Amino acid sequence: MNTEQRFLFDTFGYLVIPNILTPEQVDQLRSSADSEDPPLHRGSAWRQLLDLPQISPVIEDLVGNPDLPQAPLIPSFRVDHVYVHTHVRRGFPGIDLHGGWRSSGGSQFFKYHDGRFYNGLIVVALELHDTTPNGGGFCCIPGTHKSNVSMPNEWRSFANGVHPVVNGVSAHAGDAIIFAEVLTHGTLPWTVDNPRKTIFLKFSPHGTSWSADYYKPEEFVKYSDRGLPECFPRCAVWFRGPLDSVSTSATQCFSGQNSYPQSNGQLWISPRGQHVRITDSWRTS
Ligand SMILES: O=C(O)CCC(=O)C(=O)O
Repeated sequence: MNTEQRFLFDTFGYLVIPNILTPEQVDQLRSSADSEDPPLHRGSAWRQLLDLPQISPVIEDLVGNPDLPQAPLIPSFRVDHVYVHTHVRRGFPGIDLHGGWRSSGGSQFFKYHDGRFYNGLIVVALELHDTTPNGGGFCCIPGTHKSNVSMPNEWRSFANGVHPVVNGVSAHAGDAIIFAEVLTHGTLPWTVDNPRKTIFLKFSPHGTSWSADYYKPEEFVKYSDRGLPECFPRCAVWFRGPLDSVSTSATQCFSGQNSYPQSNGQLWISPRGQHVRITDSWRTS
C-alpha cells in the first residue's frame, strides 16, 4: 500500500481503490453474476479475482505474513470465503450494521504494531455497477475498527432511519471497496432503479478461519488458470520448508504448472511467474 492508502485504512478502516477491473472484466463478471454455481467455479474470470495485481499487494500488507518463507512468491494469506450479492433492487431494506470485535468473539480484529497491520478478516468488495451517494449500498461508521466501546444498539437497524454518523460509500463499476470486517458496516437501503451486483472476496491471515467452509485445493486442480491453487491452502503455513516435504494436496495443485517442483536444485516457475530454484529454503534465481 502507498502512504496515502496506509493512512486512510488506518484512520477509517476502509479504502476505495478505483479501476481495479477493466470494462471487459466487469461485463464478463456481470454476465455470470446470477449463476448458481459457486463463484470460483464460474470460469477463469472469477478465479482471477483471487490474485489481482493491484489488490494482492494490499492484502499482503493487511493480512499477509512477510515472515513466511513463501512470501511474496505465493500469497501468505488465505482466501476465507467468496460470495456475490445480486438481490439488491429498489426497495431492498438494507443490511443492519454489524461487525465489531465483540460480535466475532475476537476473531475479527484490527491491530497495528511495529509498522505492520494485523487484521482478522479483510473484505474486497468489487462493484459491478456504479453506486451513488444517496442510492444505497455499502456503509460504515468510519474508525470503528478501533472501537473500544460498543455501538448503541438502537443505531443498528435502518428500519427507523439511518443515524447521521453512518457514512454511505459509493463506487464505480470496477472499483474495489476494501474494508476490515471488524469495522461497523452494513448495506444502506437501495433507493434507485439501477441494480447493484457486488462480489465479496474475504481474506484472512494464514492461521485463522471465519467461514469454516475451507476451499479444497484438489477441487481446483482441473483448471489450468495460473496463479490460483496457491490461494486455497487451509492454512498458508503448509508451504513451509523444502518443497520435497510439500503436502499431497499442494503437490497436486502444482502438477498443472509447466515445471513441477520435485527436488533440490530444480528450477520451477511459481504461479506468479517468478523463476524459483528449489533449495532448502525458497529463493528466486
Ligand atoms: O453491502 C455491502 O457492501 C456490505 C455487505 C455486508 O456487510 C455483508 O455481506 O456482510
